[in-house]
Amino acid sequence: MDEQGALDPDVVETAEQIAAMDIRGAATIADAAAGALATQADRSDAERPAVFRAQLRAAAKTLYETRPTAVSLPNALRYVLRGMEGITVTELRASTVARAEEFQTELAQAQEQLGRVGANRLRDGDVVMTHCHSTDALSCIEAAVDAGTDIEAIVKETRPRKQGHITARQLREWDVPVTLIVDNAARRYLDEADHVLVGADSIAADGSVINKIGTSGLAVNARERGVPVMVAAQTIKLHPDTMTGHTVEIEMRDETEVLPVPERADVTGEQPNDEGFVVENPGFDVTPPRYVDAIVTERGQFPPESIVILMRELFGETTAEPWER
Ligand code: RUB
Repeated sequence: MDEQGALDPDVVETAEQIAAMDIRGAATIADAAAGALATQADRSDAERPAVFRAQLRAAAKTLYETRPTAVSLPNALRYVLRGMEGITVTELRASTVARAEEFQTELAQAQEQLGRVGANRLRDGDVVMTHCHSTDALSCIEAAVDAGTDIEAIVKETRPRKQGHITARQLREWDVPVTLIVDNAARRYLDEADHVLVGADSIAADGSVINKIGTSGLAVNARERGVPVMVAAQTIKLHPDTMTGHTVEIEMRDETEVLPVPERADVTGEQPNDEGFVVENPGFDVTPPRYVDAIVTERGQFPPESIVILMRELFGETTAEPWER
């Protein structure tokens, strides 16, 4: 590997963990990516500033290429690289590490703050239906529970990776009564829910919410049943490229997550791809703004159609990726 490409093994490992979903969820991915850039900066053996900068850009690119849908990842990388300032390697190192730590601190604070905003929407005795596992969404329930509000949860299992099980366990740690259901049971149980509460991987300029596959169907059913849909998303989830007409890439994951190899062999007598049927495994879907009642951020709650105002204020029109230079 050439000097400029000298990636710290921790960066490579973090990238592998994000790709394999050992590190997952948009906020957690952003936190890990910022931490990996700090490690790269801290341990870099570069003697020249240009080499140091090239190493940091290479690290950011490696992390960026892991998963395409959660914009918190490029937003985190961009934030840290923009803070890389100084003339000497020592200055560059210090500013990059400090910037990454600042990012991580602000991420945690934003989640707490949005939790307090979201908790204001929850009343004593409310039943909340969740989808997937979102730390932003859970922060709203945690803040409500901390304020003494009695909340119950109906937790969708969320095929194929069953992140709903993580949600269920977390809620039980907070003594929230939990009913775990399979995804297909969601419409039936909406009659018992007062809110649908989900997170987001990206929010587009028109207020569309990109989140775990199944969110859009849940939101449409909730609208039909008159259950309000609340999206908990820190502003790191706002997708600046969508202001200039770009769309959000939906990750297509491996078919073995849907039909593991031995199971498929049982059904068909064949290994995947050896015979007729196609398995598709999109990780995310797009919920149009008309099915969303509120986007809850650390800056307050917004109707989805007005989120672009906050997006412009926070990101301007600049969406260039520093690691492409
Ligand atoms: C996770 C997912 C979560 C969002 C928000 O998908 O869709 O709802 O990332 O999570 P995956 P958070 O499991 O494929 O990463 O609020 O923790 O950022």
